[in-house]
Parts: sequence; structure tokens; C-alpha cells
Amino acid sequence: EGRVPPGFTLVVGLGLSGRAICRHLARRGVAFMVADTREAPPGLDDFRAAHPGVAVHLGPLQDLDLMEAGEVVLSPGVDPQTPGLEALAGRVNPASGEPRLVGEIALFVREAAAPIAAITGSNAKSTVTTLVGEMAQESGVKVAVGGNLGRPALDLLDEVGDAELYVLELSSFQLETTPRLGAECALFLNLSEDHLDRHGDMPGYRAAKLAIFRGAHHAVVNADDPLTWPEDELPVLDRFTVGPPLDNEWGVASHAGADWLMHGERALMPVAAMRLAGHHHQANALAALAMGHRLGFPLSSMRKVLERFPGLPHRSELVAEVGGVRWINDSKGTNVGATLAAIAGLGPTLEGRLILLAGGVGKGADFAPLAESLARFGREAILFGSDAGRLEAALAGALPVTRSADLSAALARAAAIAEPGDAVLLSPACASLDQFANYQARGDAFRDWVHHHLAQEGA
Ligand code: UMA
Ligand code: ADP
Repeated sequence: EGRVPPGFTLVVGLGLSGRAICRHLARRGVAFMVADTREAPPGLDDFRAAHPGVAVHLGPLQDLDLMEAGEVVLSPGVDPQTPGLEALAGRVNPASGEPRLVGEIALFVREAAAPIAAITGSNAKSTVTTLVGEMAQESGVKVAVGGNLGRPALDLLDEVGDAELYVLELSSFQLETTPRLGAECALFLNLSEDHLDRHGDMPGYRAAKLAIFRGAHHAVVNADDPLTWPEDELPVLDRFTVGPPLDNEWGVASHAGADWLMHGERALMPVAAMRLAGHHHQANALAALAMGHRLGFPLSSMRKVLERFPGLPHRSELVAEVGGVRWINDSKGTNVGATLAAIAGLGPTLEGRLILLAGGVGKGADFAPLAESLARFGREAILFGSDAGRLEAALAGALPVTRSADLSAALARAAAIAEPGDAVLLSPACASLDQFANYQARGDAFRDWVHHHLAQEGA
């Protein structure tokens, strides 16, 4: 049985965040060791090369005696309820006054010298984080952007010297282990079922997300989604809606014969001038504008960004149009709410029907809400991965459903049944981890298949 030496920090997880935590501690001369519950974590070789001589524990945490550890810093993918950590629950670290069990963001907050703009929600986090980051840059602010988006927050501290603003995408996993964020502006976009396998139920998932408001100066919330509203009073609260704005809300209203983005009575820009299309992106743009306004960005700069931003890859990304069929990669649609938004954005634009490719790890979600919009727009749902059976049970009455062994087989089936005017949409409503390394690999596989099998004949 291994043991954490007295006073050593224990880092749990050797993924992207875990390795960033280790770099952060090493630079500061903090004594630490690392554990990962897996026998062969993917980051192990990189870690050993970067930190020769640092002890690594692999396998169950119960096999590691961590009672003498100083602080235990968890990667986001590690549940604080993991067996072996229970003895630390509720314990306080005398050195920091914080819990002994914290996440990477707690370390970030201790050292961040610039204001933090923090963004959470079940969907649209990455899109809005990127928009706010670009708006900051366009406004001449020296900004560092990262977090759940992919560049670990702790790397921003050391790699972007003299940042004037940090824009962070934060997941429920990261927020759950952040005692006090103290954001200058905290934005909670929306809440729909996700990660129930980790948080137990919706109240548990929401509670984790509400931690974004701890110590915040300003809050931005979704007027149409009361679950995003904080439980406690906050000094300043801004609200956005996809309907007409009440009072000083950010919303959409008819102006000069067209739909415009509005701030209260003030018309900001026509919806049609945005490069992103669909109602969900109007909500996203308004959320970014509300946050940018609080952070002091000029409207002209924010407008420029909305006019040019094409959206991120793997989010309703048009990969090719071949023989009148659009092939769309929404691999980041990893929960039911995201897939519903993708279908609602695409469905009304189709001359033909929608062929949905879905499946993977459902994380305990209820798939039933997909049935109605698929009945309306769908030609067929082609299902693969671990939760294909649960999806089939939820969708079978709504439209024709077939099962495929994997994404390639699903794509071949889609190519065989698609008709001109149709769209083939990969929006899995599930995580990818049963069959792929991550959502990017799944989206890349979709794109490669389309380019290899179809695009050259169509081009
Ligand atoms: N794992 C173990 N044992 C361990 C450590 C990790 O089994 O001891 C597993 C986890 O359960 C998980 C995987 O390894 O399945 C990765 O976990 P991790 O914490 O090592 O992940 P990182 O590589 O550090 O990536 C994390 C975020 N991943 C998760 O929260 C699962 C990345 O978000 C983020 O970009 C990165 O930090 C940078 O900060 C990805 C994600 O899927 C995109 N996030 C979820 C989401 O958006 O829905 C929350
Ligand atoms: P996140 O980082 O929260 O996963 P992304 O910006 O990466 O968010 O988008 C993830 C998925 O959510 C995409 O599939 C996209 O189509 C969908 N989506 C984007 N905006 C919204 C919204 N406002 N409501 C629901 N789903 C959305």
C-alpha cells in the first residue's frame, strides 16, 4: 500500500487538468505526488518525462493512505465521492482555511490577479466563452481564455503574463470543487439534464452549477430558465431572453420590420447580421452581449464579433453538401438539450427530412424529450453505442429507428437512405467515451468518413 508523505499535496488525475496542476505546483516548488484510479492513464508517459522522480500511484484510491496529505487537488473528471476520498470530506486545510479536497479552479482563484468572467450552463458554454473572449480582444483587452473549453485554467496563470481579464468556461465538475470563485461576472446560461451519473439528480447538478455565483459581483442569467437564477441575492443581476425584453433585459424584438437583438428599448443589431443562425444562437449572443456590457466592452466591438463568428467546429458544423444532402457534425451535442437545439435549428430549414445519428454514453438522461421533434422533422434515427437500446426505446414510436454497430456503419446506412433536401446530423445526445477518445475524435471520424466516401464525388 502506498502512502502520501506528510504535508505533500496529492494531485488526483493525469489528464489535461491533472498535468496542468502538476506543472503549477512544480513551478512553485510545492512537494506533491500523483494518483490516477486507472492502471494505465493516457497522460502517464508525458507526466513521467516532465516530472522525473515524482511518485505516481495507479489504481484504486483505497490502496493509497492519504491521511497525511496536506491538500488533495482533484481533476474535474474525478468524483469527490470516489472510494478512498471519503475520509477527507468536510475536513478543513489549516493552511488555506479551505476544504482539504479542492479542484484546480480553487488553486487558480488564489493566484489570479485579474478579474474573472465565468461561464457555465448545460449547453453553449464553449460558444459563449469563445464569443466573450473574442469580444474582449476586439475591445483591446489582454484576455486569457480557457477552462473546460480545453486549455486548463492553471496554464493561463503562467503562460499569459499580465492578463487583464480571465474568461473561463466552467463545468459542474469544476465548480463542485471550487469553494469560492469570486467572479467579476458570472453567467449561467441554461440547465437541462446532463451528468446525472455523477451528480445523482437535477437538484444535485444544479447545486454544483450555482457555485458559479459564490462571491460574484455581477450575475447574468437566463430569464427563460429559472433554474439558472441564484438562490441568494446578488448585487447586480442581468437577464437575457429570446423573447421581447422586459425592463432592462437583453432580448429579441421586432424593429424596423425585422428581428433585432435588444437591450431594453435599445436596438443593438439585426438578428440577420449575425453569422450564427438559429434561436439558440440568439440566446447565446445576448448572453455574451450582457456579459461583455458588464465588463465594459464597447457595443461596436461586440457587434463586429457577432457579425464574423462562424461557430466552433463540432457544433452544428456543415461538413459537406453532396447531391443535395447536408452532412452536419454536432458531435459536441453530448446531452439531450444540445441535440434538441440542433434539431430545432436545422429542422425548419430543411426541404427534406433529418437523419439523426445518435448514441454513446447517456449519463443517466431521459431521452423521451427527443421523440416529439424527431417525429416532426426526422426520416430515421440511426443508433449506435452503449445506450442505443435506451434511445431506441424512447424513439421507436416517433420515427423509423435502426441500430448500427458503430458510427461508420451508421454513416453508411445514412448515405443509403438520404434523399436530396435531407440533412444527416451527428448529434449523439451522449458522451463518446465508449467508442472514442473524446467528442473531437468522434466528430473527426464523421468528417473523415464524409470526405473520404462522399465529398470527392460531390466536389
Ligand atoms: N479519470 C479516471 N480516474 C482518474 C482521473 C480521471 O477514471 O483518476 C477519468 C475521468 O472519469 C474522465 C477521464 O478520466 O472520464 C478524464 O478526466 P480528467 O479529469 O483527467 O479530464 P481532463 O483530461 O483533465 O479534461 C478536463 C475536462 N474533462 C472532464 O471534466 C471529464 C475537459 O472537458 C476540459 O477540457 C479539460 O479538463 C481542461 O480543463 C471535457 C469534458 O468532457 C471537454 N467536460 C465535461 C463536459 O463538457 O460535459 C464536463
Ligand atoms: P458546451 O461547452 O456547454 O458543451 P457548446 O458551445 O460546445 O457548449 O455547444 C454544445 C452543444 O450545445 C452543441 O451541440 C450546440 O448545438 C448546442 N447548443 C448551442 N447553444 C445552445 C443553447 N443555447 N441551448 C441548447 N443547446 C445549445
